[in-house]
Amino acid sequence: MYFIQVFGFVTLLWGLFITGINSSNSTNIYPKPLPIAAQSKSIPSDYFRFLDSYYKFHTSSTTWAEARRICEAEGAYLTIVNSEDEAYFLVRLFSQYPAAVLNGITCLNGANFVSIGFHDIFQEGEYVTIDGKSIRSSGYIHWQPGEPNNSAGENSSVVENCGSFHRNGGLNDLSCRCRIPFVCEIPVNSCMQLHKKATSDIISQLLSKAVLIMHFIQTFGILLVLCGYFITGFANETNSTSAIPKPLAIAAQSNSIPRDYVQFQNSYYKFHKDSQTWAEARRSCEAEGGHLAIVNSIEEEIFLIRLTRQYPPAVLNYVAYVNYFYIGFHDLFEEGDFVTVDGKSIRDSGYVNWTPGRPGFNNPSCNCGMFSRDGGLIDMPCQYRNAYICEISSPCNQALVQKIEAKRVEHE
Ligand SMILES: [Ca+2]
Ligand SMILES: [Ca+2]
Ligand SMILES: [Ca+2]
Ligand SMILES: [Ca+2]
Repeated sequence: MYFIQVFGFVTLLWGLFITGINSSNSTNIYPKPLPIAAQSKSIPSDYFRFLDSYYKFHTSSTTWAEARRICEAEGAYLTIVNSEDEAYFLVRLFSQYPAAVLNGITCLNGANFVSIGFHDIFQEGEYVTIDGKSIRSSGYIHWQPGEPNNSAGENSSVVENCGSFHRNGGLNDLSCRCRIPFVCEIPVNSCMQLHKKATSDIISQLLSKAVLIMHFIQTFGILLVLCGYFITGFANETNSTSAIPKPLAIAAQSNSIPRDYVQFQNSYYKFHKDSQTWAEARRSCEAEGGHLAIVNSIEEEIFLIRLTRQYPPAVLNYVAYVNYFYIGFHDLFEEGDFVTVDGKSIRDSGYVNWTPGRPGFNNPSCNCGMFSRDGGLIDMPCQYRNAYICEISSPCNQALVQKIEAKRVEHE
């Protein structure tokens, strides 16, 4: 009985949803949503609850990068659509905001879109959510017809790398310079468990690994030439600080952690000697169930210095920089706005120790984050192939949860 009830309800929802997508004047078929007042005192009062999240529709248009910052300042993130139900709710929410109440839109047809939390800024055509995971694991991928097209029009040279959501419920890529409204989301439990695990993930991960290996083999010859300068340029710089003891490589205990990861506090780490571009390294960490390492404390910095000591320049072949390793931060969204790979400002990571002269160094192409062998952060070009460090952290990091809660209280 229960199954029939649920199934009937889902079918009804889905039917409405499909009708919405295929219909051009669909807004009138949706009942108005009931704005449920936020119950928790830590949630800003203009957020509305639906299932496991709170949402705020911002009618003042901004660029995607600005929208990301504004959501973050509210203790939220740019909405990630995780289900048909959530998309249906967003369609209803959007229907309350006709074009006439939206301000400052700069792009053609912009009144039909809101910015949400996905993009392909790291690598063209590789869509990831704002927290740095493949959009395939989000639970909802329904593109608008003809999208994504990475193009603002036949005669336009403008590329489209920022994620948006149409009034009808479909996803679209838009220019990151478009100023449109946006929707912020705060999950109820603030534990950032945003993603559904699907069995197809495993297959796609295996496929992406195979592609990476092929790609590596193809480009190997070019690398030798490109990186020759850097190998000779940096190989002699190393000056081992033997005062720092070797780390204790504690074998991973949990079944879900790959064996070659070593534990420190609440995270597991792997130093990858295989050199990759920053975007490839990011994907490779994700395929192992982790992310490019995010340094959250001095203690973690010291641990990482110890870890990298186990990989002296002599064992790093064909990398551009033997003393710097890709980790999880960048300013690819907007020049000078450094964010961690999980989509939050680096200021909130708990550790912002730049190496001397950084960030910037008068070079706007230094957009990807590296960790120095001697400790500290450095921004470097993204396209060189380097060693990198992956981290698998607890999905419910208590320190992070407390930080988010503190920010919400501050916002009130
Ligand atoms: Ca969501
Ligand atoms: Ca694109
Ligand atoms: Ca598009
Ligand atoms: Ca960390």
